[in-house]
Amino acid sequence: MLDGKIIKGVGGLYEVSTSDGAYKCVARGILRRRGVTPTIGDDVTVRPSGDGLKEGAITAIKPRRSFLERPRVANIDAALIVFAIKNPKFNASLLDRFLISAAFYNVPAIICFNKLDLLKEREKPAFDAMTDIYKNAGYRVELVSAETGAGLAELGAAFAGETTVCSGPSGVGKSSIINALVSRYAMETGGLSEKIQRGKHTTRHAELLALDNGGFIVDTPGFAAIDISDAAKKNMSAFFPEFSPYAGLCRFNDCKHLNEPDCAVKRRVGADISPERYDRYVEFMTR
Ligand SMILES: Nc1nc2c(ncn2[C@@H]2O[C@H](COP(=O)(O)OP(=O)(O)O)[C@@H](O)[C@H]2O)c(=O)[nH]1
Ligand SMILES: [Mg+2]
Ligand SMILES: [Zn+2]
Repeated sequence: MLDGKIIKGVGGLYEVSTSDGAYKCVARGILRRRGVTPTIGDDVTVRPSGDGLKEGAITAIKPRRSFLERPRVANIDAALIVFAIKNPKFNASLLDRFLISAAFYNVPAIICFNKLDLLKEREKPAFDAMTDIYKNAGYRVELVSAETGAGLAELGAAFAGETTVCSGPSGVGKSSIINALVSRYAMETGGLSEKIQRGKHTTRHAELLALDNGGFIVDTPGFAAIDISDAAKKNMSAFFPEFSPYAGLCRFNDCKHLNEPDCAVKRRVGADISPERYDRYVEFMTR
């Protein structure tokens, strides 16, 4: 028996990364009969077929630590939420939606601003003020350029031994960052036209790509919009980490931090809670 991780799954055939290399596996009937569908990211037990062909059967799936629906990936440790500094224009409301969505699924988020090479000197103060809002709120913020390679080594080090899902709007450079971090990926997509590459990356079959440091990363197609579910709305203040020191200090236990009197969160707006972030909280809560 071998322990491994499913890195690819198409049409009932799974590729499992093990200490003995990649195995092509089918799922044992008992899993199917129990209604368990193996998914990428699953930690599994493989019974090798024994003929030396690196084929086998998945006989067990370990309990999942986390599970994302879109893309379907199990055992995600972190979400890398990529936005471009410009081109496409930065949209803070959309970033906040991605952050809320990651928190809703219990996945720690790392914010990554790409296209650092496009940032002009005179634009730097405003950009730094914006990133400070997120840093002060408690987020880890990484600045990179997939084009020049700036910041990529530090970014890669952040994922050592972890499984990270890379998300964000389309055109921000997610695939470019992954290309720079994963050499095999670059080989697979190199030489293809942008259009074909896009088609390839937006297939329904997400894939875990192995990083040199033992981590894995999953590319995703960009989302133009991301809806905040009603379930997330019920618990919205929990998804604004900068509110959490004050959320229990309001006069009302069920304070929504909107128009209630003696709201400890509202009292901090303009102090350690950014007015812009608070305004977007109100917008998400009241829309
Ligand atoms: N100037 C600049 N362009 C970049 C950078 N990273 C990616 N791009 C370009 O941005 C476009 C979108 O990149 P892509 O990786 O496909 O974005 P994705 O849709 O998020 O996967 C491509 O034309 C890239 O060449 C960067 O760091 N700087
Ligand atoms: Mg892409
Ligand atoms: Zn309150």
